[in-house]
Amino acid sequence: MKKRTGTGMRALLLLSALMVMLWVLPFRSEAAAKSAAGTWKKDSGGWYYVFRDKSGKAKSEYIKGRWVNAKGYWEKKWDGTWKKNSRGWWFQAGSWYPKKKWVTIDRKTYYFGADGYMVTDRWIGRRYVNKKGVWTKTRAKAIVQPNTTQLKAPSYPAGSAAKKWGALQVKGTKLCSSAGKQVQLKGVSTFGIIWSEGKENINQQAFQTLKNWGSNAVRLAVYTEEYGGYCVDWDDVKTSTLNSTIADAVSYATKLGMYVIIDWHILQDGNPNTHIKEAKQFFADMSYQYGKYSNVIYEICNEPNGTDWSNVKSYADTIIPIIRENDSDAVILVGTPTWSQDVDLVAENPVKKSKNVMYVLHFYASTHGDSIRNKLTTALKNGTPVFVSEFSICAADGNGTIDYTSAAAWKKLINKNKISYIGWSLSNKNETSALIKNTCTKHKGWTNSDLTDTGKYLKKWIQGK
Ligand code: IDC
Repeated sequence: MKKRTGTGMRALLLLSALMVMLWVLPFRSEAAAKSAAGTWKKDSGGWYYVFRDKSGKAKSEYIKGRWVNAKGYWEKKWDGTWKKNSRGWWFQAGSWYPKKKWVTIDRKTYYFGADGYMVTDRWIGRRYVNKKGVWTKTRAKAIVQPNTTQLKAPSYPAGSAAKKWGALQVKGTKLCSSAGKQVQLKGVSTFGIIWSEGKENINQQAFQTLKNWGSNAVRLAVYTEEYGGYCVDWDDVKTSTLNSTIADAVSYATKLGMYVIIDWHILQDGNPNTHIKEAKQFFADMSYQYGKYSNVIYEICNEPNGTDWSNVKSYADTIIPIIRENDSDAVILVGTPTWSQDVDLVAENPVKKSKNVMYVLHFYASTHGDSIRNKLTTALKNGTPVFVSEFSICAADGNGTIDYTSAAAWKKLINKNKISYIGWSLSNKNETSALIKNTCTKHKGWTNSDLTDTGKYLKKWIQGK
């Protein structure tokens, strides 16, 4: 009996010694390691943690793997640790781990998704978590919260423009590949995507047909105000319908390795600031969704009119930073006053964040001759990068007669300077600028006999003839 008791006593003593060591050791090393952040202290309620700075006591957060509860005391049963596997990081506390939860760990706040993994580089409600998973307060305050999901970087088919050239950049007045070689985008603009004449020609094979001609870019005209545009009777249903048309179109272009311009097509609304509220949300949404797509280009205001450059610039200086928060390097196209003709006014007072920004010139060859061509030449001379995101060879109302002489002068000037050009428009509407004959009901695979004179001219130009 005695022996047995003796053994029991020894075991007990050993165990308590061990427990004391376990208790004290981590605190020792902790105290040394964390001395800058704070210290553990004890009162009748238990262990608590006091920060050295003005934060006071830790509460509802992890400090070095120990859970400090809402009352400010360590609750040992929730001790936890970071874990990692091939899918990512999570935080394990016994058999529990946080799901759909914000948790503050060593003074940084993380979000764990429904699957328990730490979320990175995403908006969670009004809070943004950065690439390391840390909630970044400044960012949440600074920009418009996107209502979209971020898509993963796509891959582009071998030999395609998007594959060869990658993320485009602007160097001086030139549009260049990621490797710094000057490139020329060329292609077609859709008609208004909100209207049937526009939407019906947005499909995979239609874009394939344009690519077969030699197009490496397509533009999506998202009217803002005309006849039920994006900002008219603005509501969630409309937004999601239009956003899904855009998403479809972007995916068709992406599959073909073509660049795609998302064009906020102001026109009747004149001053881009008219719908700046909607524009802010739109570009937050788009740039967040396509932030990792190197083939997406943002055109922030089609054709300002009845307003001056200072108003347009102020609009651009609001929208560009919103895009840049989500997409740090995409090319951004900024419209200019007088229906995007006054590119010569920019050099004196360019936008604030001008990295990878180009300014837009539009022409309709029958109406716009030497005086507008001179604006282009002046702009280039003054170092302004220009992108022709819309043109036709007829009159400015999209109708009337074609002026082949003026068209040839434009073509020469544009090709000489390797300026990117996009022709208006992929529709069979009964107007001169429509590329498809009014009698043609095909929505893809157009051949020369399906094309109008404008269509044939554009196709030849794109083909390099
Ligand atoms: C025109 C279309 C026409 C449509 C109209 C709506 O061709 O069918 O009814 O828009 O307002 C532009 C504009 C472009 C115009 C085009 C021709 O960017 O939206 O399209 N144009 O007027 N600038 C100069 C000409």
